[in-house]
Amino acid sequence: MARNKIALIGAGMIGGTLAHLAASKEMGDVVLFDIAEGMPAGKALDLSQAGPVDGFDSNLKGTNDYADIAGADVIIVTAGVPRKPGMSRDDLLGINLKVMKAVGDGIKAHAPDAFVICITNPLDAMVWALREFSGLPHNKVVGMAGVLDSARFRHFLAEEFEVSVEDVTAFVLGGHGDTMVPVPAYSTVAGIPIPDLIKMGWTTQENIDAIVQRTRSGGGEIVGLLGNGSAYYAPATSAIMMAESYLKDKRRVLPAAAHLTGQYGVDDLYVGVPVIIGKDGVEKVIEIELSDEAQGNFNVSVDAVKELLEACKGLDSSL
Ligand code: TXD
Repeated sequence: MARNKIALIGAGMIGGTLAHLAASKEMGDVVLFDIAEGMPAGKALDLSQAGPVDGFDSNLKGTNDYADIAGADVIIVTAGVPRKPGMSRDDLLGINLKVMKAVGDGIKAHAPDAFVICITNPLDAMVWALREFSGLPHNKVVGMAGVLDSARFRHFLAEEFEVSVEDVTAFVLGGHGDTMVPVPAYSTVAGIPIPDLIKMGWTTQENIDAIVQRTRSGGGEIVGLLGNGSAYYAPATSAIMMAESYLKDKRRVLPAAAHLTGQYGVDDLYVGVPVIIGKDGVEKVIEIELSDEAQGNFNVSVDAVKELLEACKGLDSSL
């Protein structure tokens, strides 16, 4: 039986971590693509030399040629540039939009049957644009943010309750950014919703409000601490979980930026919602009933994503 093939477009901090995780879990053979010369081949060689020690047999290849992603089962996209001092949001949007065009063209030409997970920021706009440029079906292109955002929420909740992270579930909706919507009513410790835990005296509303706020600015907190670059271990781990759900047809229920066609009152937009990921990609968008407050916050988040999309359409007339 042929091994799965995982192509990583962008071999930077997240791309390299993805390659390490995919190889050490023996998810398949790994191709690291980047426009930087030498670097992807260097990372592939370094990781290959971890194989004999760790005992994994994945083949790893670094490349600057899209032809090498041919036949990929999963593609994870982190290509792009981060925002630098003096650069406006529109400058960043313009640059990464061009990157998505190049990546979309490469996928369309060489791996049109892949399941594509986009990580590049601004996430909800970039995944929408990547889908447009690649021409792949909407169920085969998804954005990673919700698994990470809810992992951050879970970590903070587990600390607050002094219980294992394994017993904490958390629910986050909306766009990836300051307007994301953590939903405490659907977040639990071993099935007990947070509002009940407040009633039980395990925590206070004020503490939960502070945790919600810390989750919303979770990415920024790490950017501030690192001083150079953004989070990469948890983002990579989160995307790998999505890839595994697809490759193993696990049908996991995960929050992801998925294409909405009327659900939650939203049409033709990628926004974070709970979905089922299985062998056909995004097999179902789960539409839950939201409280008026959560729906209101969700609408604010959707408006922020819409604004970004309008800016993208202004920058590229083919969209
Ligand atoms: O939750 C989420 N979605 C995120 C998103 C969480 C954390 C970080 N998030 C975003 O992921 C971040 O804002 C960036 O847009 C991406 C990738 O983050 P990473 O930390 O891996 O960035 P790097 O180290 O700068 O890597 C980007 C690589 C780098 O090696 C460039 O040479 C390459 O992208 N690059 C390209 N590769 C292929 N093709 C093109 N055109 C290209 N342009 C740059």
